[in-house]
Amino acid sequence: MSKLIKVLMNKDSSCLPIWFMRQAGRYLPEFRKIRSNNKNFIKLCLNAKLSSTITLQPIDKFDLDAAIIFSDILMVPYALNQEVNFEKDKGPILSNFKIDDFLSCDARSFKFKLQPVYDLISITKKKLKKDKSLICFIGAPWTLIIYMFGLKSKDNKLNLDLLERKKKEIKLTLDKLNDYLCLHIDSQMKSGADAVQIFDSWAGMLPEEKINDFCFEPNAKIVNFCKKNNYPVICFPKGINNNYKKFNEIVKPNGIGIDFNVDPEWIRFNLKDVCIQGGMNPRTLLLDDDSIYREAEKYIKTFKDYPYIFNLGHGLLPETNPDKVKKLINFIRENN
Ligand code: 1CP
Repeated sequence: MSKLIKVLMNKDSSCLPIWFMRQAGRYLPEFRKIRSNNKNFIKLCLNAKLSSTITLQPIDKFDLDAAIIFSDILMVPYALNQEVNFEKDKGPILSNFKIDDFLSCDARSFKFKLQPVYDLISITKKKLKKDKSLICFIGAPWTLIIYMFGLKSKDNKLNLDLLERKKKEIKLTLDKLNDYLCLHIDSQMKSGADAVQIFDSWAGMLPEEKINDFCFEPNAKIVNFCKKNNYPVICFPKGINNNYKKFNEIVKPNGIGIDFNVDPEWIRFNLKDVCIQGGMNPRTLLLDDDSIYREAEKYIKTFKDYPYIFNLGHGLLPETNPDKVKKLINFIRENN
């Protein structure tokens, strides 16, 4: 059994697996080289061979304990017939959401469009050593709704008026989206992934009175699906502060990723029966070595004798120097 699965499923605190969100891509020169010859991001994600190469780049370079597949949460709206474009320095741009187009989608064509992702997983699984894990992922329903309905302004504020105006459509979309996301998880796991991470990157935008309907409940439904199928599942509801406790009590995933705005001590004493992942601010990796080691030590010490996966509180930043990543990994392995 791989280290990651031991910690996640058996709550075995004797090992400390390491992987990083956004470890494949952006900051790696090896990735940039491939990317410069592949201008269309969606096409690159649909190239199973190249995506598999990118997935394995950080494993070959850093000997990490888990690989996360090179794909994107927005491959799901793409497979549901919404146009998705990635423009340089602008982030993703989606065509206007059309409820009729969405409702006319079916599971067969959804799976057909995402088949290259499933091929990428089976190719990668064969190449990965037995002691490593392969992580697949989805965007949580709320985070996908943000992109699909264009609910986020450029300064990352939630457009509450639009949310109110589109209430009925959003409710309908949430329910159907759940089925497609479960299907995507099922297909990824059956292709050879070992665990699934649910990215709720924009959970922290929700006002308190909406967090149950848009974050807790949709995540709980998907986690129940995973648990029924014995699929190890990690949730990352970023930015929800003290609601991490309630999230854990309601959603009950095998693992919870924490961000850098919550106090790890508080997390340790308030989140029960769950494996904790991450926390360290990715900006720390832009500082000098001693600051990096000090911060890493804080997390290692806090979660000593506790089921913990070393990771960050969000993805590696594009400006991160890969040498610093290597130094951080060496430090963790030497001090554990
Ligand atoms: O121009 C480029 O080279 C594309 C940059 C890029 C990359 C490398 C995007 C565009 N997506 C990805 C890959 C990706 N995205 C991975 C696999 C790589 C890995 O993790 O190692 C994963 C897991 C994601 C997940 C993802 N995509 C999230 C959730 C995680 C998070 O960072 O919060 C989100 C919100 C997205 C949307 C997205 N895709 C790309 C961008 C620039 C964004 C964010 C835009 C925004 O801030 O709204």
